[in-house]
Amino acid sequence: MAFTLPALPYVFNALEPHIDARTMEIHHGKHHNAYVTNLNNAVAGKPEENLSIEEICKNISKYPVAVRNNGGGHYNHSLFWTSMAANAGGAPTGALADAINAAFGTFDEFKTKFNAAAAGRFGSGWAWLIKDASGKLAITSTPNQDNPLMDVAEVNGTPLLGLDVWEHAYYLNYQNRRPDYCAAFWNVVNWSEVAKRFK
Ligand code: MN3
Repeated sequence: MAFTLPALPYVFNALEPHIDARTMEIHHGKHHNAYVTNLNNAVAGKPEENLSIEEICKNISKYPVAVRNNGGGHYNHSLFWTSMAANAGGAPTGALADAINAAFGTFDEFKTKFNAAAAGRFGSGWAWLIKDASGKLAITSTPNQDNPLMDVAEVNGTPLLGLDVWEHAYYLNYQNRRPDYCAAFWNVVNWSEVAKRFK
């Protein structure tokens, strides 16, 4: 198989009470696993089965919609799991903190704008902190399983942090309260991992 489901870097209940164990178990084991299976089926026997998921995303307009949806799903969730950790949260430090302050004013203003992007994404999708081609940080959001690497995205850049706002990411614990889920996310953001991506 060209693509494999990455193991979660923590146990299912590691992010409680902010993200519950049952949601993590279904989200990783069922949803992400299905994206990987369907992506493998979509690329089987084609040259793209030998490409990285990042390379596929960057040229996504060349591929069938099944590759866009499931390849995006695989990339996005792989980044999402590693964007979070137990005993995390807090605030970024060093060069990443400086870049956030330069782009958004303060860390609190950054969080407000990111939460607005996450809450304002109609239907299913993602909110992102990205680094653009000039090295500047920006906030964007994408529908469905699209991401800012994709050549079809409205705003392109390298994802540093992504928040899944599909209902499957929060409905068991938060029902329709997406803003509460978005607020809780800040308690589990793995800023040291985000800082590595920023470098
Ligand atoms: Mn999801």
